[in-house]
Order: sequence, then C-alpha cells, then structure tokens
Amino acid sequence: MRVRTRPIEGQKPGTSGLRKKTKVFMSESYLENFVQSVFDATGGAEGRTYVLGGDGRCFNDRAVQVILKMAAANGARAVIVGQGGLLSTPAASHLIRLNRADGGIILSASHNPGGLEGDFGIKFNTASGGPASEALTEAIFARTKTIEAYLIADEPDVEIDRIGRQQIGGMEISVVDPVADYAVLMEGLFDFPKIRAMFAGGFRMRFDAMCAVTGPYAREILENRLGAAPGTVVNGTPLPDFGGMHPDPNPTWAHDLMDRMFADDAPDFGAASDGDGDRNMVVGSGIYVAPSDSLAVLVANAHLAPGYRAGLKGVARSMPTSAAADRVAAALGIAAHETPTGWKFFGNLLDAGRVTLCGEESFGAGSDHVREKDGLWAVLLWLNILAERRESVKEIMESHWRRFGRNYYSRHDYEALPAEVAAGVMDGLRARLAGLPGCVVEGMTIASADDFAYADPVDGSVSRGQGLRVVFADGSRLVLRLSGTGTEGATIRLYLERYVAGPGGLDAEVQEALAPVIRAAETLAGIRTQTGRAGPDVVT
Ligand code: VG1
Ligand code: CO
Repeated sequence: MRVRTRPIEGQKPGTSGLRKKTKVFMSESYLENFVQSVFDATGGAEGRTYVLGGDGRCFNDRAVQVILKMAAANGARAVIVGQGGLLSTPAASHLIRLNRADGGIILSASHNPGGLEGDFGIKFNTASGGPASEALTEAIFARTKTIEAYLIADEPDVEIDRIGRQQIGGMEISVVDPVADYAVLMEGLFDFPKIRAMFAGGFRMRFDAMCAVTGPYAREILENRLGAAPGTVVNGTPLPDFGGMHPDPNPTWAHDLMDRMFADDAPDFGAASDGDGDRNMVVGSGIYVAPSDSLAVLVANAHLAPGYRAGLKGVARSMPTSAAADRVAAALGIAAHETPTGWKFFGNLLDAGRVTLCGEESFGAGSDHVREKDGLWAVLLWLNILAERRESVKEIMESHWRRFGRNYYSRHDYEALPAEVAAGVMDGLRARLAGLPGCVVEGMTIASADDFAYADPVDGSVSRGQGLRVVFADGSRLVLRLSGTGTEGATIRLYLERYVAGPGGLDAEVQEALAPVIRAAETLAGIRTQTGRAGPDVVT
C-alpha cells in the first residue's frame, strides 16, 4: 500500500540516531517518513535483510509492527527481530554481523528517559554492524525533506513474542532469542570458568539494569552462566517506562547503586547499564571508577582475557575523553587515536584493523567484537581482570595511578538551556580561541585553543566543529560542546581534565583537584553568568 505523505521538519539524526519526544514519534507519519527515508537513502530495501529490535521503551512494540510491514512492502527479503521486539544495541550490532545482514534498525533513545512523556529514538546501522556514517545520516535527513509517500503492507500484526519463522507479504520474519547469540559471543571472549570460580568463592556483585534492556542479558550471563548469586541483577525486567527510572548509568541517576557500593557491607563489584545496554558504569567497594579511567584500565589489562591475549592493535577515544588511555597506549607501544564524540567515528578504525578497544567519557567502552559500545562486555572484561588479578577494584585503580599518573576528570552538564543562550556561550568562546594561546588564566598558561576537526585516516572525510578545546601548558584542558542527543532545548557539556604524575596528589577529591580548571572555564566561557545558572545540573 502506498500512502501519500509530506516532509516533516527536523528529522535530523544527532550524535546517535533521531531522538524526539515519544508523542512526536507517535504522531501521524512521523516514524513512517523516517523509515522510508532510511530505505530510500540506502538504495531501497528490495531483497535486503535487516535486524530489528529496541530497548522496550514505550512505543517500541508499535514501532516494530510498523517497520516490519514497511520492510515487507518495500520488498525486503527478511527481517531478524528480537523476541518481544527487544534487542540491546550491542546485541543488534552482533546479529547484523553474524547474519551478514544489510543493516539494522534499533529503536532506542538510549539513556534518555522513556514513557509517554519521555523520549523515543531510532537509528540505522549498516552492514558492518555500526552506526551510519555522517555522510549517510545526512543523506537520510535530505530524503526526509523531499519524501512524498511511504510503502506499508496491509497485514495483521506479526506475532513477535513467538520464536520462529513467519511470512508477511513474501518477506520472512525470524523472531530470535535476543540473548542467546550475544551470550555465546561473550563466552568466546572471556574466561567464564575463571569468573565462575570467583563467584563460587564468594565474590559479591550488584548489577543494576535500571528496568531497561540489559536485565535479561545480565541475568542469563551473570546469574545463569557465571553462577553469580540469584538477586545479583536488580531492576532486571525491561519496562516501557523503565519503572520511572532514568536509565543513565552515572552516579546521579544510579544513586541507589552508588549508596550500596559505599555502604559498610558493600558488594565487591557494582555495575549499571543504560536503556539500550551500550553504556556501563563500574563501581568497586568504596570506589567509583570514572569512565575514562575505566577505559585506561581495560586497555592496560585486556590481555588477561582470552579474547585479547594476542594484545591490542591500537586504541581510540573520543576527543573529550581523558588522555588516561593514551598513556597506557604509549607504554604498550600501540597507536592512540582521538575521534569526535559518537561511536560512528570508531567504525572505520575498527574495520581497518587499526584499533581493538575504543571508549568515551560518557560511560561507553567496546572493542572490535561488535561495532557499538557494549555495556555488559565492559563489565565482563572487568570481571575477567578481577578474577585474574585477585585484587580489589580499589587496589587496581591505585596501582594504575601509581604507574601511569592520574588524569583527574569531570564533565559538567548544563541541561535544557534556551538554544540561543547555549549558542551564545559557544559563539563567545569560539570567537576568542585564536587569541588565547599565551594568555595566563588562573595562573595557567594556555598552550593551544581550537575547534576540534577530525580527518578520518581511513576514508579521508573531515568532520569539523566537534568541540572547543583549550589546552594549558601543564596538559590540563577544558572542552566545551553542545549535546547532540537531547530533546529539550540545548545542553552544554563542559569537560575538565588535569594530569597529576604522582607519587603525591593521587588521591585528591576530583572536583577539588580540578578547581583551577573549573575556574578558568568560567573565566573564559562565562557559562554561569550567561545562562544565569548557579552550577551544572549533572556532574559526572
Ligand atoms: C552522548 C555522549 C556521547 C555518546 C552519545 C550516544 O552524546 O556524550 O559520548 O556517544 O551520547 O550514547 P551527546 O551528543 O549528547 O554528548 V547513547 O548510549 O545515548 O547511544
Ligand atoms: Co545507550
């Protein structure tokens, strides 16, 4: 059936897919226009095979039905869909690769709150399993501006709760267990017997799935296959509104986990994941592990896990992520790449075999096993390291800092600002960048200042305007960029970093250690004065 439609404004994918209020996605033709644009901009769906699933948030079930019927009407050969319409982002990436599918459609607004009043999102991944490139998302957006019609099969709803094969309009649908293939992949990378022995020896863990998609994955892998005590996984059932939780694994939103990990009878290890399962937060008994530090520890210790015994080809981190991983890479004699924010920029490096591990300061880490960041993977690599080293998280962190020095790091988010105010802050600092080198602020000399541009070493494409950075002579730095995932106003992210080589000064309070950089940021960018905010909304 061909349905006439008209272009809808603003269907521009951001850092990770198109995210809007759930009600916007539910409005007439909104989802249909975007999905048809994806098919059109990628050469049509005729004869193609796709993977489809989402994080289970409100509207996931309806969207799955619409997309299946549209794929059928567009002539797709087959769609592999997770049972109940569920697939974590890393599991979807794996299924695309495993089945040599032509692409995948993932329904999620990731760490954004869900529910009727919350957010919904959709993203398209290519045959490599990774997020569409900037060029492709531009082409999809361009198509949304000219679309005149979409195709949809006039068929009854598909039974997505029943595992097995079905046909609609000549297209095959296979409903698969969302967890099974992913769990097998993890078993191949990590020393499950060793981790199982650690749990059998009394190792205690708490995994908070925050009522989002990782619950079934964590339960199967941690409790069933690795023998963690029943109840290790909490909030383990995916709910359409995430049980009212905000599935953003950071100390602010995962405060219940933080409280328990800092209590007297804290478990040995704590972790949380986000809506679609690609993020992770890691906490030891009495110690929080900053994501940039976590990446550095994973790079330094990955060889302890069977999947990485041969060593790493190289590492990559997003520009605002601290340089802690670079120090490890230098010690290992491997390349360290610096990319713009967002997993799509790691794809070429991974495909070309230039890097094995990647990470971002925003609670994302992953490797070449898939083409997305992977929350449970990071947790399992930590568990493998803990099982091998037989030290606590605290001991591992302290010895890491003694060896490499410590990159104190924090991100300050100013959320839901009026767009023009946020743009004013950015424009103000951008205009001053050229004159900053040599200036002294808070007793620190500015060594360089620029608007980060990235030239992809594999395909030569250049991405500009990826964040304003001011670097001081002692290596401290501040970075300012606008979020590309929010759905309300604009969010300014201020990233702060200061390196201390040690041996003294390695156990300072993070915000105190960063105080001069925080003051310098206010002097240079004037975020508080221009926004009228007393301070950031979220500090990670
Ligand atoms: C944020 C993070 C970025 C991450 C992106 C998607 O983007 O900062 O590092 O890649 O979210 O992650 P932004 O543009 O808001 O800063 V997820 O787990 O939300 O798909
Ligand atoms: Co996510």
